[in-house]
Amino acid sequence: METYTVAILGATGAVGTRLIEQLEQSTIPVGAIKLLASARSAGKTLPFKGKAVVIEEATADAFDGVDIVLASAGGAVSKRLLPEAVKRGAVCIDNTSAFRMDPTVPLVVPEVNPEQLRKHQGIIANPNCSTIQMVVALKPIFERFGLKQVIVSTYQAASGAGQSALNEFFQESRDYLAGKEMTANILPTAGDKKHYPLAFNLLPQIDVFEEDGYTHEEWKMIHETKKILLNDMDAEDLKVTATCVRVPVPISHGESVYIEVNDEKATSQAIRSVLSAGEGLVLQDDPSQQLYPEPLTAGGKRETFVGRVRADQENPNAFHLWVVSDNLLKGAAWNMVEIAERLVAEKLLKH
Ligand code: NAP
Ligand code: 3JN
Repeated sequence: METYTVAILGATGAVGTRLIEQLEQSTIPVGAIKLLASARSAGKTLPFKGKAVVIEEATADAFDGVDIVLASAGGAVSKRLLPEAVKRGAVCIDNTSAFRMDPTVPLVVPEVNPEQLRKHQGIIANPNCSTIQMVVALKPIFERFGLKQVIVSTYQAASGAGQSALNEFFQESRDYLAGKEMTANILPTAGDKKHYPLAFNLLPQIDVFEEDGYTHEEWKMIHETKKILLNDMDAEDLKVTATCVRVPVPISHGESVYIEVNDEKATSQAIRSVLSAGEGLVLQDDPSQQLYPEPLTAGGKRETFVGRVRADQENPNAFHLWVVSDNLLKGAAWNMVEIAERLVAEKLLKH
C-alpha cells in the first residue's frame, strides 16, 4: 500500500495538537510524520501513535520528501514556508487566512464544495472556524430552498484565539473566584493596543477593527461564506453580515443564524428535514425535551450540531437557527484532515 509522509506545521499549538490526534484516527496511511514548530520547541517531543517524535524547527528544507503539509502556525509562517513546500512537491492544507482570498486557491469544506479540490495548485485553504460550521448548516438549506440573506451573531470560545489565550482565560477564572484582580495580556486580540479579561465577561471584538467598524473576523465570515457557497468572495446575490463575540467558554463556537430563503414554500419542518439529512450535521431540536446544541456536548465531536429551528414572526421567508461545533475539530483540525483524506482517496496529491 502507498504511504505518505505528512508534516504538521505548528504541531505544538491548540490546533496542532488536535491535528496530531485527528491524523492518528484518520484513514490516511501515514508512512512518516514530521512535527514542525518554532525554534523554541525544536528538540522537544510529542507522541504520534504511541511513539515520541522529535519536533523540528520549521525551515524550507524540512519539507524535503513531504507529501502532505497540514499548516497551522499563523499566516506569516504559511506565506513564507508553504510556497517552499509546494516547490518541493508537497500539497499543503493551510489553516490560516494567508491564501483564503486568492482566487487560484480553493477554500474548501468537504461537505459543502468538495469539487473545488480538483482545482488546487499545491495549496488548499481551510476556512475560518466560524465560517465552516455555518456553511455546513447552510448547505442543505441553500441547495433546497436558495438563500437571499444571512445574518449571524457568533459566540466564540476562548480556544479560537490559541493555547495562550485559553490559558489566560482559565487563569482569569481562578483569580476572579479567589477574589484577586484579573490580568489580561492577550484577548480580545494579541495584536491590538488594549486587553480585557474574558472570564465572567463578553468581548464583542475578534481580530482587529477595519475602517468601516467591522472586525476582521466579521469580514472573513462574510467573504469566505460567499466564496464557499457561490465561488465568488464578493457575490452580490447573497447578502451576508456578521457580529462576532468572544464568550467565556473554552471549546466550541455557538452561532445564532437568521436566514431569508428564496423558496416561499419553505417551512421550519421542511428545513429541519433537510438539516437532519445534511452531511456532517446532527439535528438536536426538540423544545419539548429541552434538546438543543450546547458547547459542552459538542466538544470533542467532529459533527456540526443544529437546533432551535423556527420561523421568523415578521418575515414569512425567514428562519432562525442555532449552530454549535468544536472550533478546534470541525473548525480547524478535522476539516483539514478530512480534506487530506479526500485528496488521498481521490488521488489528488499531484500538482
Ligand atoms: P497557538 O496555540 O498559538 O499555536 C501556534 C503554533 O504555531 C505553535 O505550534 C507554534 O510553535 C507555531 N509557531 C509560531 N511561530 C512559529 C514560527 N515562526 N515558525 C514555526 N512555527 C511557529 O495557535 P493555534 O490556535 O493553534 O492557531 C495557529 C494558527 O492557526 C493561527 O495563527 C491561525 O492562523 C490559524 N487558526 C485558524 C483557525 C480557523 O478558524 N480555522 C482557528 C484557530 C487558528 P511554538 O510552540 O514553537 O511557538
Ligand atoms: O478567534 C477565533 O475563534 C478564530 C481565530 C482564527 C484565527 C486566529 C488568528 C489568525 C485566524 C483565522 O484562521 O482566521 C487567523 C488568521 O490566520 O488570519
